[in-house]
Amino acid sequence: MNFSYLFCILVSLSWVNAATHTFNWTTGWTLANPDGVFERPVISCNGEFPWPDIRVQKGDRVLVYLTNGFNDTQTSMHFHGLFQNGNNQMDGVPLLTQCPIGPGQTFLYNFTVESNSGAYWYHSHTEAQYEDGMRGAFIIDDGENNENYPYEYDEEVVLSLSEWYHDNVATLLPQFLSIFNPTGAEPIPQNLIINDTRNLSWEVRPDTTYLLRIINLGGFVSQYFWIEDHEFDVVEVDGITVERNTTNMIYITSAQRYTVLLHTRNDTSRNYAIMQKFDDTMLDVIPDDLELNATSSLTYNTSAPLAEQSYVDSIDDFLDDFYLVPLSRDALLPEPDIRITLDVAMDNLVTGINYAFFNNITYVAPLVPALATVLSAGENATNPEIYGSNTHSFVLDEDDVVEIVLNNLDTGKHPFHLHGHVFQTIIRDRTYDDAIGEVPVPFNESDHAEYPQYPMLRDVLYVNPQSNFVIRFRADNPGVWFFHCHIEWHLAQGLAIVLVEDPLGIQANSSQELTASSQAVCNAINMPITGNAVGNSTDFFNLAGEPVQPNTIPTGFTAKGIVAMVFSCLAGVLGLITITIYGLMEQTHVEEDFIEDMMIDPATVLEEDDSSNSNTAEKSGAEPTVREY
Ligand SMILES: *[C@@H]1O[C@H](CO)[C@@H](O)[C@H](O)[C@H]1NC(C)=O
Ligand SMILES: *[C@@H]1O[C@H](CO)[C@@H](O)[C@H](O)[C@H]1NC(C)=O
Ligand SMILES: *[C@@H]1O[C@H](CO)[C@@H](O)[C@H](O)[C@H]1NC(C)=O
Ligand SMILES: *[C@@H]1O[C@H](CO)[C@@H](O)[C@H](O)[C@H]1NC(C)=O
Ligand SMILES: *[C@@H]1O[C@H](CO)[C@@H](O)[C@H](O)[C@H]1NC(C)=O
Ligand SMILES: *[C@@H]1O[C@H](CO)[C@@H](O)[C@H](O)[C@H]1NC(C)=O
Ligand SMILES: *[C@@H]1O[C@H](CO)[C@@H](O)[C@H](O)[C@H]1NC(C)=O
Ligand SMILES: *[C@@H]1O[C@H](CO)[C@@H](O)[C@H](O)[C@H]1NC(C)=O
Ligand SMILES: *[C@@H]1O[C@H](CO)[C@@H](O)[C@H](O)[C@H]1NC(C)=O
Ligand SMILES: *[C@@H]1O[C@H](CO)[C@@H](O)[C@H](O)[C@H]1NC(C)=O
Ligand SMILES: *[C@@H]1O[C@H](CO)[C@@H](O)[C@H](O)[C@H]1NC(C)=O
Ligand SMILES: *[C@@H]1O[C@H](CO)[C@@H](O)[C@H](O)[C@H]1NC(C)=O
Ligand SMILES: [Cu+2]
Repeated sequence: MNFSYLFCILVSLSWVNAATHTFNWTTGWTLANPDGVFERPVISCNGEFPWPDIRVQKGDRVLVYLTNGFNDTQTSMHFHGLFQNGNNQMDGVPLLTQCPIGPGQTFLYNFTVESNSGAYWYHSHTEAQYEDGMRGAFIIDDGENNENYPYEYDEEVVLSLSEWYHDNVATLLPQFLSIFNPTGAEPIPQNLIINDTRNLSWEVRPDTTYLLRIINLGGFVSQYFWIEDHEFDVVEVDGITVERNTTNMIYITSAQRYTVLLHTRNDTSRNYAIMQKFDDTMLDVIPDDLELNATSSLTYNTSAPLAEQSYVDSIDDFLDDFYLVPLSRDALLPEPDIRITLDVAMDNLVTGINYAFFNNITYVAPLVPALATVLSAGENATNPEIYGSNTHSFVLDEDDVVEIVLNNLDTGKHPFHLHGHVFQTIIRDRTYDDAIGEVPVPFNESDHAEYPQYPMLRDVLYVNPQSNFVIRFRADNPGVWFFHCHIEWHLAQGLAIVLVEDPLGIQANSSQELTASSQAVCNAINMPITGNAVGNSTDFFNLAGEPVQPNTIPTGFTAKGIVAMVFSCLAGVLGLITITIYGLMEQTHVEEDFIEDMMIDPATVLEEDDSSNSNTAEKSGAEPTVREY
């Protein structure tokens, strides 16, 4: 072989290694029937449904031209789990990292996949749009054909899981955020789907090792997943490769990913069930006709009958992800520089609608993307006030070790997601209920389980009912990052905070400057790209006119009162005419349940006290070792 020929090959190889993948996508509507029982409008990509999977190689550049083809709603695209280092404006969160994309407008998402590999996904970050189908898998190979992957396998297969509704978000969301739904009962899905269908038959070869990438693209319920008479080895979680752990069941919340090695049997005489099961504890009501278990087929033999439902004795024997060990064996981060303690609660405000709160604050978006505020505020970017009081923003210093202590005062489970990072999972406490004693149980710094030596790293972690978790990460990725519940309904209820990480570091990096496309999308909807949360660039501390949450319920007129009022009205209405409000109608003891719900933690009934609305913790006297918020 001649030398220049070899040189040519090498050059073209390096080109191959840093390929650019261009996607030109326009949103729209089409009809689809994923669960096989009901055709409904879904969000399409260039007229098609489902949205395509993206597969790239680590180091590649991705260009997504996303055109808003809707005539009346805005849109956006988030690439879940990607760090977007030095590239915060590609994170796709409207009013934090970009302006919402208005009808007819195109936003260019332009980034290289620098430091992530494994199973990810993408979805709209606008108003629960991904529950209408605007989502897909995003797989990143480590090396050509994933050759650097630390585990051997024969074939790779993606398997997406989700819940499915027959109604559109445009119908569900206003019903959910309504005075007629004072307890915040989430819409009940009609089915579980797999790969955007049901009754899937996955034809496998015997004696073969599959790298199975299981991705929950759903926006609400967690699912149990198992395969009849088959064990599998979990090897990657949320893009983090881990020490092999053998199990026969996983529990996967909205937005989580589990990659497992499945070795098929030699005997091809029959087929085996692939099972998905609702975590029905997350459903406020369980309609009689809701199929809680969905059966698909691991098909060895197409002449034999497809698999029938498989049963397990206990649903509690799933793999506990908390005990997984990343292959990287990163040591536990040291004591934090900053600790943010967040109490989660759900409650009503004076509108009668049920909201979700971190420390009594329900997230309300600013009028100007927070990233634009960072970029235009100069030295004042380090002051959390300029991002607005109701965005619940915290400023992190460069390389801070950040600890988030999350106390769940609510009786539900919540999967929390941090943008821009994976975090170490230090504590996840068990479920608490009244039978055990006083509830809820917040994290107790002087009495807790031992921290793991090599904590698990991931980007979505659930907290148990009335329980707590503790996570840590290092603030080494300058950007404005959202931390929120990944249940879309709860995000719509305001369960989010904003972390403004190393704002001066953002300003110092020219690649963070708003691209022409970013600016054009702002201009198209007349949104300012400078100034504080209300777009004031004359005085960054003048927040006059900032959007804030509704008032708390006045003293003497309790949440219970509102519930009672709604019910007397509702009873009147029901006497005259039959209306169907999901979640209310199926319940037999509606009123009792609601009152009971309301009484669970009367302490969370909000009072007119806004003193907690300031995140500017003053450092008192002697420099504390940990900045507590
Ligand atoms: C994307 O597709 C549209 C419609 O086909 C076309 O007008 C536009 O030029 C394309 N944009 C790019 C960047 O390819
Ligand atoms: C799955 O099977 C059910 C019957 O059990 C059927 O009603 C439904 O249409 C099927 N769905 C698909 C997508 O095949
Ligand atoms: C906007 O699009 C929706 C859904 O495709 C359609 O029903 C509606 O008529 C459109 N409205 C206008 C003003 O074009
Ligand atoms: C994408 O970003 C890179 C790096 O900033 C830039 O060089 C390139 O021109 C951009 N691509 C497009 C199509 O704008
Ligand atoms: C699931 O769908 C993906 C495309 O999204 C496809 O690549 C994969 O093979 C499907 N998996 C199975 C088991 O059919
Ligand atoms: C399956 O068959 C292969 C050869 O075809 C053999 O090497 C292997 O041991 C068999 N596995 C089992 C579990 O019997
Ligand atoms: C596949 O199933 C059919 C029908 O049950 C059976 O006759 C056949 O022997 C099976 N094939 C193998 C390879 O086990
Ligand atoms: C659903 O699966 C669980 C666990 O296997 C089982 O106990 C339950 O009976 C199943 N429900 C139905 C309706 O099949
Ligand atoms: C596997 O998971 C179990 C708990 O589910 C845990 O006890 C064990 O330490 C884990 N082993 C490895 C190697 O991760
Ligand atoms: C939330 O409000 C309640 C009632 O005013 C108060 O007791 C509690 O301390 C507040 N919680 C936080 C974290 O600010
Ligand atoms: C920061 O705020 C102070 C106080 O309002 C103001 O004097 C100063 O000019 C501001 N700096 C910038 C860069 O806007
Ligand atoms: C911005 O703040 C200045 C100084 O407080 C004030 O005079 C001005 O009216 C504000 N601008 C807007 C648009 O609110
Ligand atoms: Cu939640």
